[in-house]
Amino acid sequence: MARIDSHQMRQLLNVYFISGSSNVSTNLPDVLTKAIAGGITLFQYREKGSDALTGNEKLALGRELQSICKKTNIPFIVNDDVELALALDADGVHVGQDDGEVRIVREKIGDKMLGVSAHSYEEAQQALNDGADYLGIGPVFPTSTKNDTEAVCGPGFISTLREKGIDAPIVAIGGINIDNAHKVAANKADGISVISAISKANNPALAAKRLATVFN
Ligand code: 3NM
Repeated sequence: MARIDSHQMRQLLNVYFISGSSNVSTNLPDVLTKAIAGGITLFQYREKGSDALTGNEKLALGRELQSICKKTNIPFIVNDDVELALALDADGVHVGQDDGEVRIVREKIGDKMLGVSAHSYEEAQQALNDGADYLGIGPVFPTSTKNDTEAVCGPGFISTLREKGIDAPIVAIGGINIDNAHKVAANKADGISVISAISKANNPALAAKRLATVFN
């Protein structure tokens, strides 16, 4: 297998749903099934927070979510936990700036997809040099889902990165919903990543379907 090409990566980023068990008020496998029915293009398993699952429970839920993704050909990405990604043979890993050297993660995962969160031109360039397939840029809007984010950068920061020559696949994150997602598209991102806009929606399928119109 070879590294994913950037054209395919851009398409997968269009509607990127991220969730762990604590982001839903019901049942994550059920929410994921509905989100896929609505048209998400990529899923990230992000088990975080004080009540996050660990050990065998985390592994078991990961396996269940991955099998839902496999049935529908939606790639399955694991947040931070490289060992879990390898144990499950996930399609990829997403890491932040504090999750270890990107270069070392790339060595461990071979050709799997690798996403890296970046908050400046320098971090973006470094991540790409070290083997990232895509960049996560945020928070583009205020979010209450993650409380240790960097300062809000605004969607215009993505245009700034483009002007500085960053041509790689970019997904925006942080406080994105159906009312502001068009601002992300207008600033030359390849897609939107959301937690609460889908995980907390009364109708996750409809929420995903509406978000999917933004990049079509
Ligand atoms: N990372 P919501 S913001 C997981 O800025 C995450 O890197 C961010 O959740 C970053 O879509 C964020 O509910 C939370 O705002 C996104």
